[in-house]
Amino acid sequence: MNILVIHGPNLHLLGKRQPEIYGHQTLEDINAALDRQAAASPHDVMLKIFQSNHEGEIVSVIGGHINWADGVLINPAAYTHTSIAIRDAISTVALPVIEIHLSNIYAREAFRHHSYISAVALGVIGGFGAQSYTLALEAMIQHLQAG
Ligand code: CA2
Repeated sequence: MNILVIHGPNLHLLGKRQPEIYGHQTLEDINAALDRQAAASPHDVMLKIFQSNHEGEIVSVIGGHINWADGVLINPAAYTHTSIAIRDAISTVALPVIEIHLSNIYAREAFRHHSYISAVALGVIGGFGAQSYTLALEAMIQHLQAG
């Protein structure tokens, strides 16, 4: 199973700024944990991992993997709350998508309470820090395995 992982804007700063909100793990730490989890899986799990600060690039990465990916894990970061373009890209590829957040967006400012992505996602996992990603990968593997 081929799983595309997308990290949205500013997530390259993880572990380097605002650790009180986003934790001490870097994006490299999270990616390494996902790679280890994929390698340890009894299923044949291939990951491709991207980070981008650009909305159009994220749209292109999603569309460009329509024939490769069986599922997508995405932390759209601030684009969660603004991007109809990323939502439309997800609807168009019609792949199972899990929306991920490090923080619990509902326990934060009101402008973070609405997600344009959730309605087109298979599910949403947030509030568990870096573990949100590993929980999401496990959920996606089980979903694809069951299907
Ligand atoms: O909790 C999450 O994962 C978010 O998607 C993170 C976004 C935020 O806009 C969403 O509301 C919730 C922000 C990502 C910025 O990441 C940083 C990491 C370190 C330092 C500064 C920003």
